[in-house]
Parts: sequence; structure tokens; C-alpha cells
Amino acid sequence: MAKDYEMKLLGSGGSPFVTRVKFALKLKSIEYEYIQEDLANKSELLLKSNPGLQKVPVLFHANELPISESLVIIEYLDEFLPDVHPILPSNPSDRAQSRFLAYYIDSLTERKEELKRLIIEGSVMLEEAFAKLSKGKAFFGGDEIGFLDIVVGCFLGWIKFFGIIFGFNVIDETRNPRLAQWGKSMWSHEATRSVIPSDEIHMNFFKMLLGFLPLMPDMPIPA
Ligand SMILES: N[C@@H](CCC(=O)N[C@@H](CS)C(=O)NCC(=O)O)C(=O)O
Repeated sequence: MAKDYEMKLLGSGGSPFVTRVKFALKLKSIEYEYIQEDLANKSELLLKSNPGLQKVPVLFHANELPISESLVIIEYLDEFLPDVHPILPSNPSDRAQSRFLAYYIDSLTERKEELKRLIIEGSVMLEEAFAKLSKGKAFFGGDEIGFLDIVVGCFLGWIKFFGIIFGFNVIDETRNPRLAQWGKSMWSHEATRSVIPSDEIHMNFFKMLLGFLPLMPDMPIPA
């Protein structure tokens, strides 16, 4: 049963960083109010609550200051409710490794050039990390969905979408057999399946992004 801690999430439908926070809220069984942001016409609420970056997600918790940046929000939620579905690994070395990979993955999303090569290299790195961190279990977090499952899993809808429109498999059965299996476990998990946005939401978000982001040179524009 979800509990009400007076939380509100400012987000935008197809944003993987927002999906990430929704996963964490779901796993922690936290009830929240979702406020839809129009990134093409940013609201006062966004500009006031995250003036420096002007990006979603932003989490509001009762009368506390708003919290921005998905990774910071997830760590906040984990510290706020440490006993309900712990997210970060308990082992300090695994925790450091997971945080490093999270920052590394997010640094890739900032890159515009050689993105395809970097994604492939990143997927190989994650394949190796999975072998170590999962300890032979279904998730990075072991038996349960953990920090890296959330951080990487938020891209699963986009990975599927990119496969459909560009024919580019970010996770490849031959290159990343463990990650491919992990992807299936994630898609079949209720907490993630119910949160991953639909293809239609991805398409709408993608079209909105095309309006104000420079394109990768080899990116075909969908109709
Ligand atoms: N590092 C940030 C990234 C958030 C981000 O890039 N959000 C995008 C939507 S996917 C956004 O709000 N973009 C608005 C803008 O760049 O002006 C996080 O992890 O929260």
C-alpha cells in the first residue's frame, strides 16, 4: 500500500530521468502527485525550483527545498526510507562502482558526437559490471531491483524505440548476453513495466526534442 509523504514530482512524459525517479518512488511505495512540465514552454514552477539547470525531474517533499537531478533524488529517497526496498548496494565498493557507472552513463547522454561508438563501449562495460554486481542473480541489485537497475532501466523504453526507428540495438544478444537477459527481467517486473512510457509518448517526446536539439549527423528523422 503506497504511503503519502506529501511528495510531488515535476516531470515530462518521455524523460528517462523522470522515469528513473518514478521507478524509485514505485519501489519505495511512495504516493506522489505528478505535475506535467511543458519543456517547450517552461513553467514558473520549473524556473523557480531549478533555476540553475531548468531541467526535470524536480522532487518536492513537503516544506523542504526542491531537489533536482535524478541521481540526487534517488539517493535522497533511499536515505529518507532506508528500510523500504533499499536501492543502493550495502557494500561500499559495490556502491562506489555503481555510482561511478551511473555518472559515466549520464555523461554519455551529454555527448552529441560518436554517440553510437560510446554507447557500444558503455554497454560492454555494463555487461562486465553486471557479472560482478549481480552475483549471478537477475538484477544489478541481486534478487531485487537496485540502483543501477533503475539508472540503466530508465532507458529501456528508449532502447526499444531506437531499435524500432533506427534499427540500432543498444543491447545486443551477442555483445551483451547478460544485459539482454537482464532487460527481459526488467520488462517483466511489475514496478518497471508499469512505469516505462509507451512508444507513443517516446515518439512525442522525440519530436519535441528534434525541435530544439542539434541532430546527430546520421540520425534519420521519423515522419
Ligand atoms: N542530469 C539530469 C538530466 C535531466 C534532463 O536532461 N532533463 C531533460 C528532459 S530528459 C530536461 O529537462 N531538459 C530541458 C532542457 O534541457 O532545457 C538528471 O539526471 O536529472
